[in-house]
Amino acid sequence: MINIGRRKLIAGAAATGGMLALGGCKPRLSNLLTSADTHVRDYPTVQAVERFGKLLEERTGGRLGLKIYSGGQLGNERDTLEITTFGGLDFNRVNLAPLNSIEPTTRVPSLPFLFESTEHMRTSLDSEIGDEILATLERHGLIGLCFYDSGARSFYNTRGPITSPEDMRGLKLRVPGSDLYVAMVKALGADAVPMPLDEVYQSLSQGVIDGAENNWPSFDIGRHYEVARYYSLTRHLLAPEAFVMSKISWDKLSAEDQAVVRQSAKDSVPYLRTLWDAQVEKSMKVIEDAGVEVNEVDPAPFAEMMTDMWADFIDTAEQQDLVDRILAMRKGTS
Ligand code: GTR
Repeated sequence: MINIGRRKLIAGAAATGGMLALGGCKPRLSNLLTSADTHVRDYPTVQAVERFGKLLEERTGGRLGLKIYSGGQLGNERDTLEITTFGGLDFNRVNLAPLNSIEPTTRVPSLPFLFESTEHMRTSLDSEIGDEILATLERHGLIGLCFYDSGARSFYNTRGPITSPEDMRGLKLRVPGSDLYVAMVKALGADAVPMPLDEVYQSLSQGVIDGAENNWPSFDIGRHYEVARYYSLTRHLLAPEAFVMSKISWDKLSAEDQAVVRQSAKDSVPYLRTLWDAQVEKSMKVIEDAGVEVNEVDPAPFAEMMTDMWADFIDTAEQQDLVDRILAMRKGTS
């Protein structure tokens, strides 16, 4: 549920952009469009969307611009996604997890140990496979514009280093609200606790959870490392993020502006990747300098236990075809 303060903010956001402008009988967008992100202003995904906004402004001669509500100020990803679907927000940058229950094809790139490397993830999603997955969002009121990198997710916790799945038994681990993530953690014998990202720091501090899993930048920027002093590099997920537009807003754009939106989103991807790679380096240093115990992990036993659950989440021919094509693009580099 979104609280009253947030509702007011959303109403304000809608009034300045994203809603119908007066005049004429055909609804049209006002020129200041809105977007949400759970991350803070200087996080790579927010910076990439900001770049997208600049391109949009330049390429429409200032007819369209963008205001980003960063730092989760409009609510968690599940809530803001719903708002986007209803047209209260024009754009949103989210992890794939909140889309997993909405659209089955988004479970494909969220499968643990599917991608063997960042390069494999990038080439798969840069191909028509990525476009096909993005296109499936339209049936849910969203226009999938592009994927952004999200690095590798690994487990961190307050108890001790994880070197094998046995070390995970009984640990209470936070996951994003997605059945796939819950199953993934359960497959390793740990207890999964679905919870929004902004509750993780406090829950770790209060011992409500023992740990969580995420990439270097989120572990760093959320300051979770201050409490969870063990980061074990399982790299079980290379799932990307998605940048989406509300279909309601999309339908109000001319075909020409729709093309500009699509192209500008695609053009923000290389920028994101450069920022992302630099941020990972920076976050690794922060975490290592803070004295967090970081350990390498043999992924094989984790992969064995976590890939068994693929079958529970891949139950349509469309999903299976995507999985097969992504697997066919492996080079055997892992
Ligand atoms: C981050 C991702 C966020 C959010 C978060 C989470 O890596 O960038 O969009 O999904 O993970 O774990 O909730």
